[in-house]
Amino acid sequence: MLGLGAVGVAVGAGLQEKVNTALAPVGDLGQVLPGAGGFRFYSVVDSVERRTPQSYRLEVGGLVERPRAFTFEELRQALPQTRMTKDFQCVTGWRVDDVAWVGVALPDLLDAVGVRPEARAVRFRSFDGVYTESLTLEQARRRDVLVATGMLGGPVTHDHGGPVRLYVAPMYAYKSLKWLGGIELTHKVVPGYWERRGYDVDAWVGRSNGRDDEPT
Ligand SMILES: Nc1nc2c(c(=O)[nH]1)N[C@H]1C(S)=C(S)[C@@H](COP(=O)(O)O)O[C@H]1N2
Ligand SMILES: [Mo]
Repeated sequence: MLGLGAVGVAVGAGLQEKVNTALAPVGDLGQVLPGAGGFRFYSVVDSVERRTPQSYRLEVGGLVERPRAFTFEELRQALPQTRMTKDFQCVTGWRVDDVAWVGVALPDLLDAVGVRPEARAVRFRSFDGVYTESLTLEQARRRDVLVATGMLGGPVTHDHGGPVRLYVAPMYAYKSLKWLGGIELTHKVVPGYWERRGYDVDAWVGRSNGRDDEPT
């Protein structure tokens, strides 16, 4: 018990440290910028190319019936739109309450491409070239998992991972991959960036290896 706790603390400190130092700048000013309303901007790489709604494509493939790319317009107009207002909680302890989100519920996107019967998991790739995430297919079929095209009443800004990011409402924010470039249906879960560094793959808020208490 003691040993496990110590490992948990060490891993937690790892993320915090990386955030404070190497994780730094995605802002134009070349420094860590505090976000509006309690957000902090996180990136594991120094800079990320900007994609506009015009140049943006979301590739969806792997174990699907109809692999294809979606334009921003298709995600914003053609597919059914889901809105929700929910908290955003980083595993290091900060939380932003009542954030407005809009986008395509992941199950609606999965229906649009047709999931093949042998698929069991979903993998997400960031166009930052480094960050990945994944969910079990069961988790991915929740209606509170969003391919988000808007947050905070406007578009998803570049610093928040726009034009399109993932938002996994019931889990810690490291699941909410920024700069979403690709979605792949797979046979099994492939641990993501922070999960290869000790964080839980099942990152349920309050039930995972975070340092915070259950939000009230
Ligand atoms: N591509 C990418 N997505 C990411 C991260 C990252 O470093 N790169 N950090 C994660 C973590 S730990 C948090 S807390 C949130 C931060 O989102 P924000 O920068 O919009 O506040 O993004 C998550 N998604
Ligand atoms: Mo985080």
